[in-house]
Amino acid sequence: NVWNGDMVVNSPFQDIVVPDMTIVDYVWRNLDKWPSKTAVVCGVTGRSYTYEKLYKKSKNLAANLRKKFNIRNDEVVGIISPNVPEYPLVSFASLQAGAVVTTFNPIYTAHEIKRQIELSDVKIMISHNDIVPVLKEALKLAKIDIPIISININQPLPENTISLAELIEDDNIDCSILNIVDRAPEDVAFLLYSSGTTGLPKGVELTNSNLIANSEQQNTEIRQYRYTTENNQDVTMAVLPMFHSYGLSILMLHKLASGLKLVTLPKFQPESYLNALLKYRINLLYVAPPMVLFMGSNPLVTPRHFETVHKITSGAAPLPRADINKMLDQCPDNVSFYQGYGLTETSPLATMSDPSNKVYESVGYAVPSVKLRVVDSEMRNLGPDKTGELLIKGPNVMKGYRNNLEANKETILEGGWLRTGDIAKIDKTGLVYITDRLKELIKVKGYQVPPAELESVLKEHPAVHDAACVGIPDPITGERPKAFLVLKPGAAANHKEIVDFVAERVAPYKRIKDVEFIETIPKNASGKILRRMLR
Ligand code: AYL
Repeated sequence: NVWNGDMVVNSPFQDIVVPDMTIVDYVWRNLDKWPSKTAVVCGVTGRSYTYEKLYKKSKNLAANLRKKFNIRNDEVVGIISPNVPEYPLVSFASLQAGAVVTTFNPIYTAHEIKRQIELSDVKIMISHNDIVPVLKEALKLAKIDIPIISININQPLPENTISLAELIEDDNIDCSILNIVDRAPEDVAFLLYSSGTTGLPKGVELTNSNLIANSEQQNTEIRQYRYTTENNQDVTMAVLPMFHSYGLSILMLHKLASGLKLVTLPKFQPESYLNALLKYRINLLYVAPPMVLFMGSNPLVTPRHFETVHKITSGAAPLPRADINKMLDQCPDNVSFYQGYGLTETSPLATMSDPSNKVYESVGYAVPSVKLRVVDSEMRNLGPDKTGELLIKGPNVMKGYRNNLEANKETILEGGWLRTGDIAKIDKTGLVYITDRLKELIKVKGYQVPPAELESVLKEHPAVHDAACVGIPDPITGERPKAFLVLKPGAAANHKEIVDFVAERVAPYKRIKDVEFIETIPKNASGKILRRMLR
């Protein structure tokens, strides 16, 4: 029985023990078992690194970050790149140099990059070649002058940047400089951005222990990963972006710590995705809901594409049962389907389904060492099958939002319980169902679109007096943002002007297509927007 007397729900799995080390040491702890196996390969160019090469090259870079760029313990290194084989290389190097890594969405506009650079106090940026121009614009907007290392493998070096290719080839560098790196398991390793239950994106501090715990939590009785042996190596596609907790923790960290082969794709593109599935004989597929829809309905997809696949896992946003069924109709019977649920703030995996019961619409059970509660608006525990806000406790819950006492007080309750802002119910056996979202966050294709961010952009428009955004259902992306606007007296702005204004300032998935002009934005006495009314 997973429900205890106080109506706290336990994980049905045995607790984990979290190894007392840093996340880089954890990733490399089995290195001598599979040094010559491929760790990561680009699904487009075929450029690859064995485990041993990845280790050596990242160590060269780590020593250079210390020596040439004077990076100190706890300073922040920013990484902005689509998924390429060098993504784990530069991440591990930064950690090994003692730094905290903050990851940027590679399709951000200069305005969006600028805000995160300012908030994170970044000392150096490591940027994919193609993104250098936008990054330079962002640094100019922020009036900040910091070095840029270009991920320029087999490409010309952009002006005023430092060549990653040269820094990692520096095989004679004295790595003893790394002896002064001082990192403890409780120190922050990654600083990811999430808007949480309200407001603008905030820095989520994930410690070494948080991420090691979440890696261990992925290995349960229902979800045994086949560790690499001499004769076997499972292959995973890494198309979900590594800047986000899903791609970072579940793909990059857990899979490389387990000796798997990662096939990176810089973006989701139907033909290259399907080609890579066949060419690299992919075994484990990690997807977000729009990809499940694609796999079940696109005529390019045939049962042949699933021939080597044995597990498919979806997470990051609600997934309609009909979409799952359509995809499974395409798959051979030996493919098992899983759904994961969690938040950036939980490193991210918090619950995982069990394919043997075929309750695909559930997000499953609490992962090992995670406890759950469902509460009413007064934070009183509710029993089985009752709907309320879901709270999570466990070794994977973030340290907190960086420099944000107020948000931490609101989000992490006494005893370490994290408010998810999600509405859920849990049945007698411990199966969790996410039924709605209490928080204001909009999810487009699994990506976060914080309404507060769009509202602040809209209010910059000279004709706009007040603005509110909510998510409306969308059959392909899950949700899409819709704007409600109140214009200034006498001012005029048409639909197209507003749409273009937003499009210039935010990443494509945050763009607004639906605009409605209204008299006033409904708000409560304390000025909070009544989003439910707008929806
Ligand atoms: P963030 N079903 C419904 N909603 C979900 C699900 C799901 N399976 N997973 C995440 N969400 C929503 O920080 C929910 O509202 O995600 C949650 O509060 O960008 C919010 O997304 C968190 O948004 C995986 C794969 C977890 C991915 C993830 C989530 C990544 C972080 C487990 O296996």
